[in-house]
Amino acid sequence: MRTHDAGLAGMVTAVMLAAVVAGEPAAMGATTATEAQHRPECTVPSLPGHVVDVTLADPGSRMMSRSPGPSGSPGPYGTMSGSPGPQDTRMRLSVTPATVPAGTVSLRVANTGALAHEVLVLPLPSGQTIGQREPGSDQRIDEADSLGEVSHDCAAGKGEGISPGSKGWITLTLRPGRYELVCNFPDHYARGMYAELDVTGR
Ligand SMILES: [Cu+2]
Repeated sequence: MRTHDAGLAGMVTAVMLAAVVAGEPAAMGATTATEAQHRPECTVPSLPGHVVDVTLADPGSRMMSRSPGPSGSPGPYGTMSGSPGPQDTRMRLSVTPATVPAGTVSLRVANTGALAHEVLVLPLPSGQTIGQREPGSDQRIDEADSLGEVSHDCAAGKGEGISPGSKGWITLTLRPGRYELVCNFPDHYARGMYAELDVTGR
């Protein structure tokens, strides 16, 4: 009897498994498997005000051009050819457009690099140019006067950093003036992750 029961139980289990597997392609199972292997593109919602595209790039960015998605440009370094060499550790933060009217401004940030990054918005004092801030012993600059931070994977505002291939965004109210957008992960500012955003009077 034990042998028979075990056999029956095994058959029942096998039938149940078959049913589950057969039902998966149209159900959640297939979606989950796809997500595990290839994270879907982050879709940025429609953002209010003047939208500024911020692109984050690092030496690993050329690796990200393996699958030119339908959602646009791979970024300034996405199609970089040639061999910059192993000593090339430059990183880039680019802003388009670099000038917007005062008021509601949304930053739409895309990380095309191979490392996590973030974007902070710092006022740029008159007489100072971008890239002049002195990193401290932690290789980070003073961010105490930051007006906003974009560092959340596929979401608005602050998080743990924007993962490679992901995006983030924020909406701010900016007065006329000059601003420096930076990535303040250790050493990223010194490697070139800063750009100017100018806000003009209306
Ligand atoms: Cu960075």
